[in-house]
Amino acid sequence: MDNRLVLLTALLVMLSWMSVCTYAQTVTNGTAATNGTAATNGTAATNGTAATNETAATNGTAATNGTAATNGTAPPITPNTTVTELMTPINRADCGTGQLCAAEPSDCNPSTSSSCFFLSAKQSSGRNFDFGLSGESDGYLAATLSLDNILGGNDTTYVCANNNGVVKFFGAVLNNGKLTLRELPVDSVKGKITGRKIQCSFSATVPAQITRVSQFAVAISTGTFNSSTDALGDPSTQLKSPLVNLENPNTTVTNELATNTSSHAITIQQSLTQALLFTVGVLGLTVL
Ligand SMILES: *[C@@H]1O[C@H](CO)[C@@H](O)[C@H](O)[C@H]1NC(C)=O
Ligand SMILES: *[C@@H]1O[C@H](CO)[C@@H](O)[C@H](O)[C@H]1NC(C)=O
Ligand SMILES: *[C@@H]1O[C@H](CO)[C@@H](O)[C@H](O)[C@H]1NC(C)=O
Ligand SMILES: *[C@@H]1O[C@H](CO)[C@@H](O)[C@H](O)[C@H]1NC(C)=O
Ligand SMILES: *[C@@H]1O[C@H](CO)[C@@H](O)[C@H](O)[C@H]1NC(C)=O
Ligand SMILES: *[C@@H]1O[C@H](CO)[C@@H](O)[C@H](O)[C@H]1NC(C)=O
Ligand SMILES: *[C@@H]1O[C@H](CO)[C@@H](O)[C@H](O)[C@H]1NC(C)=O
Ligand SMILES: *[C@@H]1O[C@H](CO)[C@@H](O)[C@H](O)[C@H]1NC(C)=O
Ligand SMILES: *[C@@H]1O[C@H](CO)[C@@H](O)[C@H](O)[C@H]1NC(C)=O
Ligand SMILES: *[C@@H]1O[C@H](CO)[C@@H](O)[C@H](O)[C@H]1NC(C)=O
Ligand SMILES: CC(=O)N[C@H]1CO[C@H](CO)[C@@H](O)[C@@H]1O
Ligand SMILES: CC(=O)N[C@H]1CO[C@H](CO)[C@@H](O)[C@@H]1O
Repeated sequence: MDNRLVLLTALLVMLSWMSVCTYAQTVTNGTAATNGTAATNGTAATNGTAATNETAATNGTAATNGTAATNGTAPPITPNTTVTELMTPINRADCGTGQLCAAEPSDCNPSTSSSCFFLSAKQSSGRNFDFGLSGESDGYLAATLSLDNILGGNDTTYVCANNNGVVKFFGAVLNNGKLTLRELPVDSVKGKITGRKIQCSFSATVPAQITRVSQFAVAISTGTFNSSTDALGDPSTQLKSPLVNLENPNTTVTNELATNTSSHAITIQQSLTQALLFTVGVLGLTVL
């Protein structure tokens, strides 16, 4: 009996030591956690054999192979801002299924509407995305990606300007309400100007996130453009979203600047919170 207890204790100690080991491995490598194979193979521990064979547990081959599966590191795009003609108008055909869309008014179709600010994003691989941008401006139309939900602080900005009836593309950063030209990993730029309407599409490697998820606040803005000096006027924001996951086309992107709709959303959220608090309170009383 005593021997059994000792054996059991020893086994338990070994098991917890093992789980600490695998845990540390999983955490430091990170990638194993996304695959889950390491965890499912951990069931071997219940068999008892794994405990006596530490090599199997500490091997970590599953973790190293996990990196290949969850790589997500497609090579960054080599900058090429040559603009070719946009043949297919920017439209909202794949919105919600194949691409994430942001628009003001929220459901406007840039291919038919004469007053519509529109941005679409579609992940091609890793941090590489295909973007579509449409809107009305006499100067330029721009899309900004903000990592921190606050516009500014050198936020990546893609600018499509009306350069005497043809699109000219600029990479820029937005800081303190001003745009500064900056080379960005962008290629495959296509553009078309129709009256005041500017439409452009491009592929870009978006800035790296600290987390693995591509969370950005997106913004669409307009400004003046001096075609003889390439000077970009200060941007005027037409749409600004909260932080959204660019990788998920299903995300419904709201415009925080459209005050009537966003205040409505806040009201709903508040009443939901109140209802929840009330329920919790009632439950608490019931328990008492
Ligand atoms: C458990 O051990 C038995 C015999 O040692 C072996 O046949 C079986 O495959 C093991 N099961 C797992 C899940 O490792
Ligand atoms: C440990 O497991 C490995 C691979 O499963 C096996 O080759 C080896 O013989 C085992 N060692 C012991 C001591 O059981
Ligand atoms: C553990 O790793 C060693 C060397 O890296 C390898 O030879 C062995 O096959 C691995 N064992 C298992 C079970 O993957
Ligand atoms: C692990 O990766 C190596 C090299 O990339 C590959 O040869 C091997 O087949 C992979 N094993 C598994 C189980 O995926
Ligand atoms: C990781 O998980 C995916 C999907 O579950 C699977 O296809 C892939 O083979 C796994 N990779 C490894 C190394 O087990
Ligand atoms: C993983 O990244 C390496 C280089 O970082 C690259 O060579 C390899 O092709 C990538 N694998 C996948 C599946 O993306
Ligand atoms: C923006 O970039 C410039 C030049 O790289 C740098 O000097 C400045 O500190 C940056 N500002 C912020 C807020 O990151
Ligand atoms: C840049 O892009 C244009 C249009 O897509 C293409 O014709 C040209 O070959 C590219 N230049 C380089 C150096 O790749
Ligand atoms: C463009 O810039 C030049 C030089 O600063 C200036 O002379 C010209 O008036 C500007 N054009 C417009 C349309 O603002
Ligand atoms: C996205 O929408 C499609 C179609 O409506 C649905 O099948 C899918 O489950 C949704 N995905 C997420 C992550 O909500
Ligand atoms: C990734 C990995 O090591 N998978 C192994 C999990 O355990 C089963 C059964 O022992 C193996 O067949 C898998 O290769
Ligand atoms: C702690 C640990 O397991 N680190 C491994 C993470 O994966 C790389 C390969 O992608 C290994 O080289 C490390 O040893």
